[in-house]
Amino acid sequence: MIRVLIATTQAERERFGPPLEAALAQAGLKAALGTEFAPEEVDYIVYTPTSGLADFSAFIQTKAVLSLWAGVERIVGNETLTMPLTRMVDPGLTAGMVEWVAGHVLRYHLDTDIDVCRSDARWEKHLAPLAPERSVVVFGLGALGAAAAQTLAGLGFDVSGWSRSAKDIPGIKCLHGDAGLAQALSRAEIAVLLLPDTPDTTNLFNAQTLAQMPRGTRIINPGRGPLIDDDALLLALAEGHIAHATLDVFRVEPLPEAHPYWAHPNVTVTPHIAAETRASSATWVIAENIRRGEAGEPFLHLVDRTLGY
Ligand code: NDP
Ligand code: OXD
Repeated sequence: MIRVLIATTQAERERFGPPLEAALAQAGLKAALGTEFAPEEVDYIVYTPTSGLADFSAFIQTKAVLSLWAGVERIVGNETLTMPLTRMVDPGLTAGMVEWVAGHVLRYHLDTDIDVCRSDARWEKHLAPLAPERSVVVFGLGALGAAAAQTLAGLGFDVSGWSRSAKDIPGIKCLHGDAGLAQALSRAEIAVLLLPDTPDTTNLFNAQTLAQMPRGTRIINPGRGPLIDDDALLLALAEGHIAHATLDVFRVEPLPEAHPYWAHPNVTVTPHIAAETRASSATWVIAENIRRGEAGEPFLHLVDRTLGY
């Protein structure tokens, strides 16, 4: 019997437990899901950071920690975690992120807020350029960024992407590393941030880099809060250099009530809802990784502990 510890909140257990049991049975695995196993008996840990589990040292036989979240910054540096760590790459999560990003890019591109937020009787027309005349840059070309970039290119946008390593994605102008950053920044009429939170990406969007973006840039951040130096962004918004920002993720979540982003006329705050891990598809990914672990095959979506994602 394979023992799978569900280290999540109660609500997450209710959402993921039954479909995970079904996916494991479908994969032909005899597994017991639970929360009360003796640590030394646990074969796999299905994990979310909201569980509060922080000390993995007693899990001496555990073959892998399988994160239900895509972002692993809260666990990747945990020194008690010595077994393999996988992150979530879920078709449902990806589809949700693509929809959220495409929605906000179109909103900025079409200046939809002008009409939606109009409060007086002004018959004033505004004409958006067509998508090929709009340069969108997606920072981060991983599971989520590449999918979002390809959908935006499919809508006709002039799409560039920036990543750590070189990429070749049809329809996307791929830039990478320090050498490609200045060009990526200078092209970003609309910037989408889909980078992980690592020591290399913290405050990547700071006074110097924001200044390299075209005047009037709009920023969409569903990646992680620490990617942006908040004081630098507030200053760039005040100066009008950055025209607007839609922020889904923050250094502190929930975003504190007194934070200037809430009341800022040129900031839209969304409460970390860009994309959710979907139980119906993500549980298949977890079951496949447990099957692989039992078969001695390499795990999918292994986190590189040195790079931090
Ligand atoms: P991936 O690991 O698949 O992709 C990360 C991308 O970032 C890769 O293209 C990687 O480059 C690039 N990258 C990492 N470090 C650097 C660097 N120093 N310089 C340049 N590029 C870098 O992650 P996902 O696409 O699955 O997810 C991205 C992030 O989205 C998650 O880490 C999480 O923070 C966030 N997220 C937010 C959600 C929300 O609801 N708001 C939901 C889910 C995820 P390379 O390809 O060369 O490795
Ligand atoms: C994730 C998230 O990382 O929801 O999966 O932010």
